[in-house]
Amino acid sequence: MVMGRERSIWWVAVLGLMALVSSAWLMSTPMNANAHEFSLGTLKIDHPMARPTAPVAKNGAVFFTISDFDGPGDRLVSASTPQAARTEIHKTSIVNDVARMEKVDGVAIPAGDAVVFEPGGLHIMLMGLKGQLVEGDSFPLTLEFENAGTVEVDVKVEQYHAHDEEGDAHKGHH
Ligand SMILES: [Cu+2]
Repeated sequence: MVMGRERSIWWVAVLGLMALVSSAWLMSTPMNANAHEFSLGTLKIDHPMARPTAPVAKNGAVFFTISDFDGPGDRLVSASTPQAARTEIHKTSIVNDVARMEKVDGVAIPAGDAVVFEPGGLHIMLMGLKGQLVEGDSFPLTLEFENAGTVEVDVKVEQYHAHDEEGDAHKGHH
């Protein structure tokens, strides 16, 4: 009698744990499957983000990774957002030890490969911000590709977890 009761309590505990684990798994699977990733055909745009800006800042920058691992490749030709008066594709490069940005007409996404937009390199430049970029907020950004067409992604405003050269480059350039 005592043994039986202990056993059944044990089983309730085991079943409860299993239910907990499986529900956690069920909940986490769809979230991980679109862990802030957007797709357009075979193109994937992973984790679009922008750093918070100061209240008076006129410009901001968006970073992400675009890949076409299973596709024929494409070309990013433009970006636009209601968050800024003008949006350009920029590339930062070091010339004579000075970081400078220049506008590029497009960025090739090679077949079976990925292109990283990151501080100190490629970025989407937001010029004439319509409002301060506040950590925790997000805003829409439309990306246009030569062949695949357009896709709207959601840009999260958050700290960039890497080196921070781009901020200085922006100050110097604009
Ligand atoms: Cu720029």
